[in-house]
Amino acid sequence: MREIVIGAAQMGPNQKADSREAIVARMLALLEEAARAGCTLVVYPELALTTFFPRWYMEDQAEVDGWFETEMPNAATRPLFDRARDLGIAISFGYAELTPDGHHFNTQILTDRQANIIAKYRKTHLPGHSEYDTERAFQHLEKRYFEPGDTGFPVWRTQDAVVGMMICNDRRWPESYRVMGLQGVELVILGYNTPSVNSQDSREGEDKRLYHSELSMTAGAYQNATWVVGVAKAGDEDGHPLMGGSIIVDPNGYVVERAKTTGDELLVHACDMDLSVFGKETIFDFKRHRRIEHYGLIASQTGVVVKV
Ligand code: CDV
Repeated sequence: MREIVIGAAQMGPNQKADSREAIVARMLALLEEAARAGCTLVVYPELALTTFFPRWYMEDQAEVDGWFETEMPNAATRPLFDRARDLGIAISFGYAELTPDGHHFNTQILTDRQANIIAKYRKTHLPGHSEYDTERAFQHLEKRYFEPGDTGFPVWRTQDAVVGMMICNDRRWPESYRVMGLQGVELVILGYNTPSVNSQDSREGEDKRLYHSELSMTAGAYQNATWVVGVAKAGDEDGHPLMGGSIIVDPNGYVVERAKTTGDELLVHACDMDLSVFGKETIFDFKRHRRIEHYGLIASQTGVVVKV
């Protein structure tokens, strides 16, 4: 048995006015709870250190850059890294990254149990739009503030497991899981910020949003025989509701832990990485069963082309 006790640290809302320090204090409280529960890995949401600022239209680049981190760890997050090192708990969280050469990414990092950053992933699938959209009930300006990630979907070996990351919208795309599946992924960790209502269709509310989120993660888990840990930032943020629905999914696609609230809440599960072996050696033994001669369009064409 290769067991990792994982804490999915769902976070309640971060208001615009909240300081990084106040938010990190809440992350620390979740970390302490995770330590008491025996976790060796704690996963926090996408853009964990700030409000989900892409809902706000900004023209002043200095204002935009105020939501980004230029180094990690930094003064605000160092207490989290220090405490994680003391407790021997690996952490993973999302933040807006501004690189030394001026690139803007929606990023997630993963540490080892000594708080060294061992992995960095930059979000591939950026939803939304880049200009103010008068047709929407609220804005989703990820395409304005971020560049598409340049990392692809690598995996890393840590805690005796093959681990990969994705961020929010990536979880809806089977390609994200499969590229990692082809590298033997056993654990996918991801954070998200998903509005409770569709900005382009007010009839699409929380029930359907939660269903699609869970459907995506359970399918990704099953079809690649991997654990998936999906962690929300939830609740009323700046007057805009974000859905919760954090889950831990086993390699059979079963939800084994589920958030009950839309606030700060820790889900804990002892995840046996060996549970992914059976699926990988049988129905999803890619080497024996995949027919790549028929999959070319997936990697050569982006949009739909109807030829009939
Ligand atoms: N942060 C996100 O990527 N949110 C998207 C919303 C806009 C649909 C998501 O896929 O949850």
